[in-house]
Amino acid sequence: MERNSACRQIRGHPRNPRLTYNEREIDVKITAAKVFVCCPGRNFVTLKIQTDEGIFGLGDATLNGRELAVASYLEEHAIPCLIGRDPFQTEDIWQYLYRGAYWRGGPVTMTAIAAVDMALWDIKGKALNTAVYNLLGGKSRNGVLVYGHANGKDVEETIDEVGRYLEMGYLAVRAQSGIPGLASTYGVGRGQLHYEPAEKGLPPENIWSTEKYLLHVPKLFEALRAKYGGDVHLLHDAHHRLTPIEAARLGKSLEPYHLFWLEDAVTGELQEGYRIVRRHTTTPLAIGEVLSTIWDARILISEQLIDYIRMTVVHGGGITHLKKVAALAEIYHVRTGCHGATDLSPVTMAAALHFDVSVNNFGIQEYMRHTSETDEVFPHTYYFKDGYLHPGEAPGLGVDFNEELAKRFPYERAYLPVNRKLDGTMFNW
Ligand code: CS2
Ligand code: MG
Repeated sequence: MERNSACRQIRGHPRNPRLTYNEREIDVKITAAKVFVCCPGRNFVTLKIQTDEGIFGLGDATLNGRELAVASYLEEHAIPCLIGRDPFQTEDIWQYLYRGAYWRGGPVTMTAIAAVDMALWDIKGKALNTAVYNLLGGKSRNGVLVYGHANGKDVEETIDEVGRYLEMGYLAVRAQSGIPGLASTYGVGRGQLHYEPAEKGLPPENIWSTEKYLLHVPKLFEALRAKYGGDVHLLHDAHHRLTPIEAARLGKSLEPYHLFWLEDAVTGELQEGYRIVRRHTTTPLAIGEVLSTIWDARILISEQLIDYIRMTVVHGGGITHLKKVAALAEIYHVRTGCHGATDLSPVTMAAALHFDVSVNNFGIQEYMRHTSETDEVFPHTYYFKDGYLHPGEAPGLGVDFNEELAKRFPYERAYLPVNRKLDGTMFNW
């Protein structure tokens, strides 16, 4: 290699003209990128990055209730910086968008970076004609264990719903039920396989009582274990509503029912708060769906205050960043348990499965189904079989986006609920 070209490679924007595949030199350049906002059942923000090789990549940029903030971050700020770059430079582009923003982190920025990152990995896989998991270390398991969402207005209905999931072949089920004395609560939907808490119009207001909740939940799991025995994995989401000592009490009262995990018992802003929970209970703890960078989870992981990190590809800075979170977690016996709710699009689910099937310290993947309209707008190769999801073998992420069909589902502003205590105090939803 002449000296000059090597120097050129180091200075300016690195391109690697020497990258070849099947004797064919791969010298791809990003030529355009577009953001699509549609509402097939619920709002989704999708990024499509185009290249001069005709290969395109897809990324999910959906942040429930704040969708347009991310769409404009991409259109106005991130996309102009991508044109002309080499999509193979996933790490450099990630660092460019993260450090280059000066204002680092946070859900909007990290969701925008995540969408770009997913799309670049999709392009890489397609350009190299291989599934993305092969670029992440290959398969570490035959399938991705998932859990579904059973919920009901009361214990009896929830027991039936758990039964429905077991009949569908699930090996792990999250159980949420209505709380006696409370008109509504998190996780209790309308008997569907998908659950969408966001509502059109202004944020609905829920009323909350921690006392009623703490008295009720142990009864739910006592009844579930009595009905289904000890084998099925049971999970529960406290949805950020307890103080550390209340979470300690709940964790302790659930120990006889050996949950797979108790999720988001306390908000994660004060990571140290989990020291109190950890001191009092052996119930496994999971957190992370609202965390957006590795720094948001550093203490939780490095002090082994949790057992599962639930950061996702879409809100956790993409595959590039989540790989680093998983690597840190592996050191401290923490496993992954990625968020996978209905408001994370099939593009995220596809990307998550490539991540899940390849990392060693995988724990479980949340799998809340999408509506049939969503699945039509986002055709995908991943499939469910006997309790596991499988990413499929298509090059890239194995998901597509039907732009024509999406036009039939225009965006409709919607908000997640807010929560007030019985005395009217504003609280966590
Ligand atoms: C939840 C979500 O799936 C979960 O674990 O916490 O349903 C969450 O409430 C939504 O994704 C918020 O948009
Ligand atoms: Mg949750």
